Amino acid sequence: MPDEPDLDGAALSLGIVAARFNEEITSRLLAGALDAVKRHQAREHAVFWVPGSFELPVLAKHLAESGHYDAIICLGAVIRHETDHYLHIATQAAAGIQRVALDTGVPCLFGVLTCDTDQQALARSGDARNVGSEAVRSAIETANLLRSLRA
Ligand code: INI
Repeated sequence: MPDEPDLDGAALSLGIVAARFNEEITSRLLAGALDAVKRHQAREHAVFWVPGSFELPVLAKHLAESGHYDAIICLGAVIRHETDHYLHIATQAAAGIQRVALDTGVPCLFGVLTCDTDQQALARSGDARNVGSEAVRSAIETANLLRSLRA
């Protein structure tokens, strides 16, 4: 049986970076994230906005290197349009966010939707399912695990 996840945020400072592109979706992801921050009683949190998902990694890197945050939650919505532009954004956002996590040792969570349609994005950013709140829970679990292993 796997361990029960430690979702107590009381010791943690969380950085949240949200992309303004597709803001009608990312504001829903942010609402879900902030709800989870409150429910799991994170010690503190701060929210930063960037223009689009492509810019999430550079902000995540800055926050991770500041030494102030136990985890960084990146929120974005990449939705397919006529060209393959979205593919480059989604691929680079994912790779960049993971690279920051591996380079700094600060967990950087991928709360970025990559969808074919607006309907799919709405379904993953609502009350029934919200990738923003899922990312915060994963951030808390991972940061707590790292803290316990370092102690
Ligand atoms: N940014 C997104 O967050 N989602 C998208 O779907 C998107 N599309 O499709 O273009 C998008 N583009 C903007 C991009 O993230 C950068 O802000 C822009 O390219 C400037 O670097």
